[in-house]
Amino acid sequence: MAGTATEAARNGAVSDATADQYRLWLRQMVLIRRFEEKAGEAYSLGKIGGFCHLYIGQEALAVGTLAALRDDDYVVSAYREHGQALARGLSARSVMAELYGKATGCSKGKGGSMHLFDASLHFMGGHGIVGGQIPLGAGFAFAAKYRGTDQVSLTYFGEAAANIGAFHETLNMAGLWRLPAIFVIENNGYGMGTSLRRASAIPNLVERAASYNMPGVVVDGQDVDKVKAATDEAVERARRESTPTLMEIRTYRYVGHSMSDAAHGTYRTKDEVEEYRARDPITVLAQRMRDAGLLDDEGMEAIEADVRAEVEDAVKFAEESPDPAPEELWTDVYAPAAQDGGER
Ligand SMILES: Cc1ncc(C[n+]2csc(CCOP(=O)(O)OP(=O)(O)O)c2C)c(N)n1
Repeated sequence: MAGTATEAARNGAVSDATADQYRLWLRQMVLIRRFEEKAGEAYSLGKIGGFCHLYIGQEALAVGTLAALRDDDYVVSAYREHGQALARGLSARSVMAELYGKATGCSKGKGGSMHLFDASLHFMGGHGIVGGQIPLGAGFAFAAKYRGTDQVSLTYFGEAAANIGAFHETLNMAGLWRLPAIFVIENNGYGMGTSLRRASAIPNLVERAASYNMPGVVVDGQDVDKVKAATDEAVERARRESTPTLMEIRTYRYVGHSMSDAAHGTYRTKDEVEEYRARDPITVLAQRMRDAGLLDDEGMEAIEADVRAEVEDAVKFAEESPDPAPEELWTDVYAPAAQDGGER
């Protein structure tokens, strides 16, 4: 568990496997942070159109949860999904090109920021309708159970989405049918400019798990170790016992809701943002690694330089890529008809 990992790190007693995992997680989190900063910059320069919701501050959530999954498990998310896409293994090039609306993007430039997909990585979007992906997540879990595989499905959504009808209907079915599903509330405290306190009848959303006969866990989203450990347990329950879990992971976004929201918004104080920055997820892991003798200033600078080169390469790739051809408007709109004329 995370507490013991911290102690182990302090004592310098971190196994090689844990050390490798920490290095990977740190790089992934730094990549997400720098990628998002660059995306924000490109958006401000008018190079990215449409909507754009950044993940800055929430990195440990994506990295810790996805580290617990197998490659063939299903992942589905909302519109704040650049970080999850990167942590799932979509290349920075394919995500940046998608933000730029280019043909080389992961959705061929036709989805944009809110619709990142890669079926080969079982990354099933990127959805713009608040909570629209929650029933889809249950559907993937149902499909896995029906086919008799041991895949699990992990669905991300914000705390505001936990108030919509589809959340309740989906969790009821998942509880009733014992689906191998993990529902992850990314509780960053605000739905656009509305705080959770003003929008939910109960402050602890995890309590809703009780209504649907599934375990519920609250997790500290600033600590990647804790996120990974809690997700491991949820995955185990889903895979071995076909038991769904509701996870409420508490996190924070430092930036506005989207690029149209001023940096901190008017609905919260700068002090509040600073409070969370003091427990920044990247700093928390970096410090743990320093304590364990796994990281020094030079090591951190090497990661930063490596990531900077990857993000710059992604931007160059996106800028130099072609727009989708006009005839692409008609492709990928409907699934091809079944060859035998039968229903799919
Ligand atoms: C059905 C629907 N209603 C409203 C919106 C507008 N909208 C976009 S994001 C958002 C807030 C959602 O907040 P939350 O679910 O907490 O996720 P977060 O943005 O914090 O990640 C709203 C109301 C929408 N996209 N879809």
